[in-house]
Amino acid sequence: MQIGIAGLPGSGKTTLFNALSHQHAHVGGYAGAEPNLAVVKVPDERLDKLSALFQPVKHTPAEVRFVDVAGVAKGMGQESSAAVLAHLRTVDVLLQVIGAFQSERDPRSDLEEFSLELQLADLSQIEKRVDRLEKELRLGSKGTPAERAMKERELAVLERLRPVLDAGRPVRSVELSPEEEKAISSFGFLTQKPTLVVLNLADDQSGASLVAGLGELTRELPNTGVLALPARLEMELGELSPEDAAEFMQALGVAASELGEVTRLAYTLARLISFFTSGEDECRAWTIRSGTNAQDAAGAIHSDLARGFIRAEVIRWDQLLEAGSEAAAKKRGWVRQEGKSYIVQDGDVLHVLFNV
Ligand SMILES: Nc1nc2c(ncn2[C@@H]2O[C@H](COP(=O)(O)OP(=O)(O)OP(=O)(O)O)[C@@H](O)[C@H]2O)c(=O)[nH]1
Ligand SMILES: [Mg+2]
Repeated sequence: MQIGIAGLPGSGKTTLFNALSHQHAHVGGYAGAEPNLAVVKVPDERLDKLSALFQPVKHTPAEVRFVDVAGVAKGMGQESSAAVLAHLRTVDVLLQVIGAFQSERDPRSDLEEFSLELQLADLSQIEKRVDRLEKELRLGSKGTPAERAMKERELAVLERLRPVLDAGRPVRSVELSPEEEKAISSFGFLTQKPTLVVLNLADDQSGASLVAGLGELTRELPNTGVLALPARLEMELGELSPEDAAEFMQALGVAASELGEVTRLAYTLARLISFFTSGEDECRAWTIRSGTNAQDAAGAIHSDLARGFIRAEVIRWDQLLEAGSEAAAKKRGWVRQEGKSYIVQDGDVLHVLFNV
């Protein structure tokens, strides 16, 4: 999974990036325009327990890639903001960081200002493409009737989205059919992405009322969440030993780090789930979209497993733990034999039988 970190200049994006990835990227402004990148292993208690049971040679958690870009604001110029935001076109989830610690700013209008930047970026992509498609269709240029039909379909979707963005609403507020989704998937529209608004609090600031206030703006939007955390404090805690961090948190009256919640919510918003493979050689977590069937899930492991798929032996991770071994689980009748079309569930342990 890829998570993009975006927001107005100085909202604390890089601070949050450092906290999430235990990196030391420079905070307080950018030297160049290149984004900060980090790959982080996703903590998962379920996988840890499976590894404790199997004692595998390899323990392989899922990974998240964080992309932290420069700030974008009104008046920066379409071209430079487009260049910054282009780094986010391929991410699965967008974190929208709001600098709530900046007492002179209003989180609500910051959220509206930045959302507008994202809308304008999508709108300008749509307008360029619509112009081009209209020209091509008018000229009746080369291409088969099927290609022409495809262009017409794409144009129809874009024409549907344009007034939505014009009215200040994100692409994800529009319900699209699977065909329509497919027709525009290559754009990677920013306002189409599942979005987690992260209110970046001062060390001693409470987030509850701010979260409630922004909830009004985001509640009706699909795939949208709000969360508050003190990014700078989280970053500093991450630099301490676990013992010192615990002591420090107790002294500050902080119950627990919210960083795990960022990744958890990102998974939920992006409708991603984990399944596991386990054995003496490796215990591993795999990330797939919710609703994926067993054959496609097998393909996430290796294309051969999808191609030669026979069936999958499936058990829930906690049942496997309770049984204590695969053989014991089989004896209890807890291991199911599932075919290609079985929809893999979060927490399933899969053993794929295949033949190529
Ligand atoms: N008090 C407080 N200050 C913070 C917090 N997060 C960031 N800052 C400060 O805000 C300034 C900007 O932080 P950055 O993390 O660089 O912000 P950014 O959004 O990455 O900034 P650009 O990349 O330049 O847009 C730094 O001086 C940080 O120390 C926070 O949670 N609390
Ligand atoms: Mg930054």
